[in-house]
Amino acid sequence: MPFTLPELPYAYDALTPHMSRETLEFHHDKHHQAYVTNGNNLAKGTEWENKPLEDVVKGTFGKNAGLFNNVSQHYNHVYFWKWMKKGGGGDKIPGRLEKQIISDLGSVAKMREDFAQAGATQFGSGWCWLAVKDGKIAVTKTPNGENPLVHGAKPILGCDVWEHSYYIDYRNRRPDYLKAFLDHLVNWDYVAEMYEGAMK
Ligand code: MN3
Repeated sequence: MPFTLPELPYAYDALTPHMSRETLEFHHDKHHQAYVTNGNNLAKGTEWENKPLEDVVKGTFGKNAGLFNNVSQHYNHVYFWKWMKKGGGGDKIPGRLEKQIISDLGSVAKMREDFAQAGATQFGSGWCWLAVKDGKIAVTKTPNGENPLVHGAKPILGCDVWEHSYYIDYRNRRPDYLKAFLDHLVNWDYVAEMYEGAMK
Protein backbone atom coordinates (compact mmCIF):
# COMPACT_ATOMS: atom_id res chain seq x y z
CA MET A 1 0.00 0.00 0.00
CA PRO A 2 1.24 3.50 -0.73
CA PHE A 3 1.42 5.89 2.21
CA THR A 4 -1.87 7.69 2.85
CA LEU A 5 -2.83 10.77 4.82
CA PRO A 6 -4.97 9.80 7.83
CA GLU A 7 -7.97 11.95 8.76
CA LEU A 8 -7.55 14.03 11.91
CA PRO A 9 -9.08 12.14 14.85
CA TYR A 10 -11.07 15.30 15.81
CA ALA A 11 -12.65 18.33 14.15
CA TYR A 12 -10.36 21.07 12.84
CA ASP A 13 -11.57 23.48 15.51
CA ALA A 14 -11.48 20.93 18.37
CA LEU A 15 -8.15 22.11 19.78
CA THR A 16 -8.87 25.85 19.84
CA PRO A 17 -7.70 28.11 21.36
CA HIS A 18 -4.49 26.12 21.94
CA MET A 19 -4.09 25.04 18.31
CA SER A 20 -6.27 26.79 15.77
CA ARG A 21 -8.25 25.50 12.83
CA GLU A 22 -5.95 27.47 10.54
CA THR A 23 -2.86 25.76 11.97
CA LEU A 24 -4.43 22.31 11.59
CA GLU A 25 -5.60 23.06 8.06
CA PHE A 26 -2.10 24.08 6.98
CA HIS A 27 -0.24 21.54 9.09
CA HIS A 28 -2.37 18.49 8.28
CA ASP A 29 -3.75 19.27 4.82
CA LYS A 30 -0.63 20.90 3.33
CA HIS A 31 2.49 19.90 5.28
CA HIS A 32 1.59 16.33 6.21
CA GLN A 33 0.04 15.75 2.77
CA ALA A 34 3.30 16.90 1.16
CA TYR A 35 5.32 14.32 3.16
CA VAL A 36 2.91 11.61 2.01
CA THR A 37 3.02 12.69 -1.64
CA ASN A 38 6.80 13.13 -1.70
CA GLY A 39 7.35 9.87 0.21
CA ASN A 40 5.28 7.94 -2.32
CA ASN A 41 7.02 9.58 -5.27
CA LEU A 42 10.48 8.89 -3.87
CA ALA A 43 9.66 5.27 -2.89
CA LYS A 44 8.26 4.47 -6.34
CA GLY A 45 10.33 1.90 -8.20
CA THR A 46 12.69 1.37 -5.23
CA GLU A 47 12.93 -1.53 -2.77
CA TRP A 48 10.85 0.59 -0.37
CA GLU A 49 7.72 0.86 -2.48
CA ASN A 50 4.68 -0.50 -0.57
CA LYS A 51 6.79 -1.53 2.46
CA PRO A 52 5.53 -0.96 6.04
CA LEU A 53 6.13 2.61 7.23
CA GLU A 54 8.28 1.73 10.25
CA ASP A 55 10.55 -0.48 8.11
CA VAL A 56 11.05 2.33 5.60
CA VAL A 57 11.86 4.85 8.34
CA LYS A 58 14.47 2.57 9.92
CA GLY A 59 15.84 1.23 6.62
CA THR A 60 16.41 4.59 4.92
CA PHE A 61 17.98 6.47 7.85
CA GLY A 62 21.50 7.54 6.91
CA LYS A 63 21.12 5.95 3.47
CA ASN A 64 18.48 7.82 1.50
CA ALA A 65 18.00 11.28 2.99
CA GLY A 66 15.24 12.42 0.64
CA LEU A 67 13.01 9.42 1.22
CA PHE A 68 13.87 9.24 4.93
CA ASN A 69 12.98 12.88 5.60
CA ASN A 70 9.53 12.48 4.07
CA VAL A 71 8.57 9.06 5.44
CA SER A 72 9.91 9.83 8.89
CA GLN A 73 7.89 13.04 8.96
CA HIS A 74 4.87 11.03 7.78
CA TYR A 75 5.41 8.62 10.68
CA ASN A 76 5.85 11.48 13.17
CA HIS A 77 2.66 13.24 12.08
CA VAL A 78 0.50 10.10 12.01
CA TYR A 79 1.15 9.88 15.75
CA PHE A 80 1.32 13.61 16.48
CA TRP A 81 -2.39 14.02 15.65
CA LYS A 82 -3.25 11.12 17.96
CA TRP A 83 -1.04 12.43 20.77
CA MET A 84 -3.45 15.37 21.12
CA LYS A 85 -7.11 15.66 22.01
CA LYS A 86 -9.66 18.26 23.07
CA GLY A 87 -9.40 18.79 26.83
CA GLY A 88 -6.12 16.89 27.09
CA GLY A 89 -2.91 17.75 28.92
CA GLY A 90 -2.37 18.27 32.62
CA ASP A 91 -1.01 15.89 35.22
CA LYS A 92 -3.58 13.07 35.13
CA ILE A 93 -1.49 10.24 33.71
CA PRO A 94 -2.63 6.60 33.73
CA GLY A 95 -1.17 4.71 36.71
CA ARG A 96 1.51 2.40 35.31
CA LEU A 97 2.91 5.08 33.00
CA GLU A 98 2.87 7.66 35.80
CA LYS A 99 4.76 5.27 38.09
CA GLN A 100 7.48 4.68 35.51
CA ILE A 101 7.79 8.41 34.74
CA ILE A 102 8.36 9.07 38.44
CA SER A 103 10.82 6.19 38.72
CA ASP A 104 12.85 7.08 35.58
CA LEU A 105 12.53 10.88 35.45
CA GLY A 106 11.97 11.92 39.08
CA SER A 107 8.43 13.28 38.97
CA VAL A 108 5.67 14.27 36.56
CA ALA A 109 6.64 17.93 37.07
CA LYS A 110 10.28 17.16 36.22
CA MET A 111 9.23 15.21 33.12
CA ARG A 112 7.14 18.18 31.93
CA GLU A 113 10.01 20.58 32.61
CA ASP A 114 12.56 18.41 30.78
CA PHE A 115 10.20 17.81 27.83
CA ALA A 116 9.48 21.54 27.42
CA GLN A 117 13.18 22.32 27.79
CA ALA A 118 14.10 19.77 25.10
CA GLY A 119 11.55 21.33 22.74
CA ALA A 120 12.61 24.89 23.48
CA THR A 121 16.32 24.14 23.01
CA GLN A 122 16.04 22.08 19.81
CA PHE A 123 17.93 24.45 17.49
CA GLY A 124 15.90 24.97 14.33
CA SER A 125 13.30 22.43 13.22
CA GLY A 126 12.74 19.16 15.03
CA TRP A 127 10.87 17.28 17.72
CA CYS A 128 11.03 16.61 21.45
CA TRP A 129 10.09 13.19 22.77
CA LEU A 130 9.27 10.79 25.53
CA ALA A 131 10.70 7.49 24.36
CA VAL A 132 11.23 4.02 25.79
CA LYS A 133 14.71 2.57 25.44
CA ASP A 134 15.91 -0.60 27.17
CA GLY A 135 12.77 -0.57 29.31
CA LYS A 136 13.29 2.99 30.55
CA ILE A 137 11.55 6.26 29.69
CA ALA A 138 13.78 9.12 28.55
CA VAL A 139 13.28 12.68 27.29
CA THR A 140 15.06 13.32 24.00
CA LYS A 141 15.07 15.72 21.07
CA THR A 142 15.85 15.23 17.39
CA PRO A 143 16.53 17.54 14.43
CA ASN A 144 14.27 17.81 11.38
CA GLY A 145 12.29 14.61 10.73
CA GLU A 146 14.42 12.25 12.78
CA ASN A 147 12.75 10.27 15.55
CA PRO A 148 13.70 7.87 18.38
CA LEU A 149 13.02 4.78 16.23
CA VAL A 150 16.31 5.31 14.41
CA HIS A 151 18.15 5.43 17.74
CA GLY A 152 16.87 2.09 18.99
CA ALA A 153 14.05 3.59 21.07
CA LYS A 154 10.26 3.65 20.77
CA PRO A 155 8.55 7.04 20.80
CA ILE A 156 5.50 7.27 23.08
CA LEU A 157 4.97 11.06 22.88
CA GLY A 158 6.37 13.67 20.51
CA CYS A 159 5.84 17.37 20.01
CA ASP A 160 6.49 18.98 16.64
CA VAL A 161 8.60 22.12 17.14
CA TRP A 162 8.88 23.05 13.46
CA GLU A 163 7.67 26.64 13.05
CA HIS A 164 4.75 25.43 10.90
CA SER A 165 3.37 23.79 14.03
CA TYR A 166 3.06 26.98 16.10
CA TYR A 167 3.84 30.15 14.16
CA ILE A 168 0.23 30.99 13.22
CA ASP A 169 -0.93 30.75 16.85
CA TYR A 170 2.17 31.64 18.86
CA ARG A 171 4.46 33.48 16.41
CA ASN A 172 8.01 33.05 17.80
CA ARG A 173 6.89 32.00 21.29
CA ARG A 174 7.82 28.31 21.10
CA PRO A 175 7.91 27.88 24.91
CA ASP A 176 4.28 29.10 25.15
CA TYR A 177 3.27 26.55 22.52
CA LEU A 178 5.04 23.76 24.44
CA LYS A 179 3.33 24.82 27.67
CA ALA A 180 -0.10 24.78 25.97
CA PHE A 181 0.70 21.35 24.48
CA LEU A 182 1.48 19.96 27.94
CA ASP A 183 -1.29 21.81 29.79
CA HIS A 184 -4.17 21.36 27.32
CA LEU A 185 -3.46 19.01 24.43
CA VAL A 186 -1.60 15.79 25.32
CA ASN A 187 -3.77 12.67 25.05
CA TRP A 188 -2.23 10.78 27.97
CA ASP A 189 -4.48 7.76 27.41
CA TYR A 190 -2.98 7.31 23.97
CA VAL A 191 0.55 7.89 25.31
CA ALA A 192 -0.14 5.16 27.90
CA GLU A 193 -1.34 2.84 25.13
CA MET A 194 1.92 3.37 23.21
CA TYR A 195 3.89 2.93 26.43
CA GLU A 196 2.23 -0.44 27.08
CA GLY A 197 3.02 -1.46 23.48
CA ALA A 198 6.65 -0.35 23.81
CA MET A 199 7.15 -2.38 27.02
CA LYS A 200 6.02 -5.67 25.42
MN1 MN3 B 1 4.87 19.24 11.31
